[in-house]
Amino acid sequence: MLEKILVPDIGDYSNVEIIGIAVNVGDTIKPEDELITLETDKATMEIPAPRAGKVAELLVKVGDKVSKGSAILMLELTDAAAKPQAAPVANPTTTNAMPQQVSSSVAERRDGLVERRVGAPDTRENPVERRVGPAERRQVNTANLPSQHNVYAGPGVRRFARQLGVDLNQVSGSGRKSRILEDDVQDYVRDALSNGPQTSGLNITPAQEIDFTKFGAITVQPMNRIQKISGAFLHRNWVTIPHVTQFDEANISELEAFRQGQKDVAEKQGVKLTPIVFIMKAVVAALKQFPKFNASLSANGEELILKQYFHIGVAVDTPNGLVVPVIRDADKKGLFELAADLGTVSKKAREGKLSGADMQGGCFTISSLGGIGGTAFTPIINAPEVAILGVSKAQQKLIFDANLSGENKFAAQLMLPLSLSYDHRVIDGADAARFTAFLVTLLADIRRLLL
Ligand code: CAO
Repeated sequence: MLEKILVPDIGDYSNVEIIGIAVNVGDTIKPEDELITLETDKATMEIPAPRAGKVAELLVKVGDKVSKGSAILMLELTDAAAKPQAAPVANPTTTNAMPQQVSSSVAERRDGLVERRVGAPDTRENPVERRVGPAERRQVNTANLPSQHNVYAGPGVRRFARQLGVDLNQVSGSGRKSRILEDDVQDYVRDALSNGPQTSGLNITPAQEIDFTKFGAITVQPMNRIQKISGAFLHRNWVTIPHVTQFDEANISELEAFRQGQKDVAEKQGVKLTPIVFIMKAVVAALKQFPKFNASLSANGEELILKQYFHIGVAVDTPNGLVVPVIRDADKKGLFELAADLGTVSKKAREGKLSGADMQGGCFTISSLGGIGGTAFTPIINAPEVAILGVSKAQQKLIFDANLSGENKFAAQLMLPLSLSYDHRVIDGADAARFTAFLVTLLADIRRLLL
């Protein structure tokens, strides 16, 4: 039995923006589990589940505006839950870490909402007052901070970030459902300060404000949130990491024949077997062979952190911009399972449903433009990773083969272009050439891949 879950009475507010969605389709939820977070200019409110069930359909997305009675989701009721229940009781500890302190500013409402008011005596805000005095506060220039509307953080943390001039879009949340906590903002500032010298001294001329209407008609299109966030990260990575790109080509004629042979089998299992799945397998094998590629530099640049896990990021092109979801434990998965995972994350990415956690923890990224075209490109490293593999479109080429009998020693082969960008502080050119040569060998002989 399906029930439409509505926004309950939220007092005087209407048209309130959704800043976080805590559930996904298929999630089993209990009464009082947080469903969505709303934010007004004065408070954030968590809307809890009125009853137990399984989320059948989400009817809202982050950024939507809702009022009392707006539909949130369709809930498939379990037998027990189908019976009428009393309204849920608000649970202040669902808000975040430091529950005692938070509860001091939490108003528990009869209708089960958890409401925290900006300016309420939230003791977490007091340290901020001590740390940032009025004089320093005036100097913080927040005018250039991008909109922080769609990040998942309470008003106290938002205020703290604003006072320090921190763009919350850049901060990873360690709280429940990736909510950003005050500690996360502090860690971010600490890292930024310790990494400061890396970016200083660039002395970049600021972009000029140009009135293009002087030259002709224009339309102005605001950059969306994903573009703004990824743009900031790409810029930082491009200017702070010494990039070099190593190019190579893999003969994937055999792999392609095998893939075509398995396509129907894969389709029957509901998955799409594209070359990237084989490339993922080959990359995992190469990361095992060359552990430096499965590493990150420590914040002070003095240690290399070698990872024992193999989580592979895949760049996905979405209508809103580029995102990089991470496929976890790729070393433990077969080709079909990887294909299924890729299908799931790229669908989620295109529907704008990826959570922060879906995009964290990657070891190495693959960026494939192979479905589109091009012969090579120079991908930007997805820090804190130290390398990224760009994949371009495979083409039939005449390749010389001395072992061929007869006069004609050229045969048509399907060649896959690979572009490996690497952080030259961590990886030497010779290592990169060995890494790509290893990939080429694996992709040319898929029997090795299966070993
Ligand atoms: N060479 C030739 N053909 C290729 C290929 C390659 N390297 N890679 C994929 N193809 C083929 C696929 O086999 C498929 O054809 P068939 O249906 O006949 O099998 C077709 O191209 C389309 O593939 P796809 O792009 O839908 O699927 P994928 O698994 O290769 O890629 C994904 C999935 C999510 C990586 C891709 O959809 C995507 O978003 N790519 C863009 C990533 C991007 O923007 N990177 C740039 C970052 S830098 O700005």
